[in-house]
Amino acid sequence: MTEIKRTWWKEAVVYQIYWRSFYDSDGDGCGDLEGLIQKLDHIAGLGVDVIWLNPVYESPDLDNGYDISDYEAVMPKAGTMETLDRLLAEVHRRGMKLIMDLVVNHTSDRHPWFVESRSSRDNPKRDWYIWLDAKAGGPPNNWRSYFAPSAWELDAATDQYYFHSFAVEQPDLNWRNPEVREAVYGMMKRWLDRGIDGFRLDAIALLAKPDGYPDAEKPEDIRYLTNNPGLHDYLREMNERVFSGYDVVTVGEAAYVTPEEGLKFVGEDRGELDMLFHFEICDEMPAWDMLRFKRIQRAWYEGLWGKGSNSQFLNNHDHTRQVTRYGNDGPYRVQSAKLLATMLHTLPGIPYIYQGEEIGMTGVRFPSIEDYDDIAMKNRYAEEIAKGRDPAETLSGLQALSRDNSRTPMQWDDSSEAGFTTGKPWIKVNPNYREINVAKDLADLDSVYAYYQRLIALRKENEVMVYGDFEEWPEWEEDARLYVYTRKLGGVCWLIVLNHSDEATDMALPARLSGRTMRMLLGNESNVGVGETEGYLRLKPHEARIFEVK
Ligand code: TEU
Repeated sequence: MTEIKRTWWKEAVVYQIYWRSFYDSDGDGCGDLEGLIQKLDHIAGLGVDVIWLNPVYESPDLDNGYDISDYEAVMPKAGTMETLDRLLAEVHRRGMKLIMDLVVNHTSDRHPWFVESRSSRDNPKRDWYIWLDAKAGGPPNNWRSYFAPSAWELDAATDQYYFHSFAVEQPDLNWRNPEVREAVYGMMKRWLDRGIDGFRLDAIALLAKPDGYPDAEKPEDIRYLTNNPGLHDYLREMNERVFSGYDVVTVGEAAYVTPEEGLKFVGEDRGELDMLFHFEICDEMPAWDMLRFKRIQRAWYEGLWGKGSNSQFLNNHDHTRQVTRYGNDGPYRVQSAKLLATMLHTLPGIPYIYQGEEIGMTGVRFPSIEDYDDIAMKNRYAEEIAKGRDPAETLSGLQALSRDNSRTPMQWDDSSEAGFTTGKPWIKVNPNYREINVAKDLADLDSVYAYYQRLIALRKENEVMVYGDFEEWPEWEEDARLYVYTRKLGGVCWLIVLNHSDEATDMALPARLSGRTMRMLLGNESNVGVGETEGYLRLKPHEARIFEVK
């Protein structure tokens, strides 16, 4: 058995808070930090250990805080630095930790650094960003950005283009410049000295840009923005200069990485980051595909297990709610939400809960583009309409994967606006809030929330869920409905059986189980058909079971 390095964050369950949609304490229609403080017991009641807080820094808020204009101030709609300090104290008082979402690939175009940089070609901060002359009368190359048709924006005042991996209003910092790196490291240390417990590092795979900015063969395939030479030099320096001096956790958001590339970020011998947050599922698997999901899980287990830490999640503030996208948000919504939770919390890796997932909140379909807020979706909609596409078809095509699916307000109860605000919410509440809300779940011992509590408690009591080796049972590797695997640590063996389908399914127990006992530890169906004694399991639609096998 591999020598395991035990750490607090490997044993953690992380709860992600999109604070602007969590709870509004002052009736302005936007969630805030005071509201979050008032609702902390809801989170602590799950038994989670770490809170990931989406960006709260001063920002014009064009990309909901991912366009930072002051790294060391709190945006007024969220609260003040005093509120943030109080939140941190209240989180720690409950035995939890807080990691902050930090965006250092780019700033807002209204950050003073960029205001100075764009003011003149010989401004001392010109080289804090990426400026190039036009080529053939147009942008320096043919690259797209995540949120715009070109990754370059002409600044007429100085007649040069600046680079932006995301929106025009999010210019990329020039990480080649040691002054930029020094400024970022100093800011990071001041946050860590304030007592936060780490960072979720946004778009961290984009820091390095290729020499010469050559044209892309396929501009639409924006992988050229990520994982360029030099990236890991920056991450090693960042760890040496900042993180290595603190007992904190760092999470690298890295798109378009293979397990081999992912290991470079989080290999325990690399001295870079601690935990990977990749998107081979959420970015590249549009709908549920069990066989593809199994292949991805196998590849990442083989690539990282025992060498570096991975995250397990199926939704976040950028991706549609998992029970809608990857489960069943119709007649089997509750069972499906519990099955997906069982899967994420028993697969190898640190499980993340995105706010609302713990009550089985679903995606949404708003009738008009005006109801949507997501800059990525609205920019893409405008691009398509400008090409003459039909508005209704364009909207319909963008709704399923709109980031707003997961950004509708937290559904606290069945009062107006789901108890999220006494004002007009910044984005509409999902109309199903009367059926799906926290109050209803708290009144039901068989609710999704209650199931998450039991699942997390199981993890706290059994380190096999954290450190146990993973192995799929070969009989079901190619089964598109059943997912059957074990986790083993020392003499402990757990068998996890998931029927990810709308049909009841019988699962014959393999001969190697005969003579062994199977004790059910947790399941999402009560009084299930026993079956074990007859050598098979009769699984209901979306049924999940965890057994201890002796
Ligand atoms: O997202 C980065 C991003 O878009 C990609 O890494 C990835 O492909 C994935 O789909 C996003 O989840 C981060 C933030 O999560 C996002 O909300 C911001 O809009 C973006 O960076 C720009 O800061």
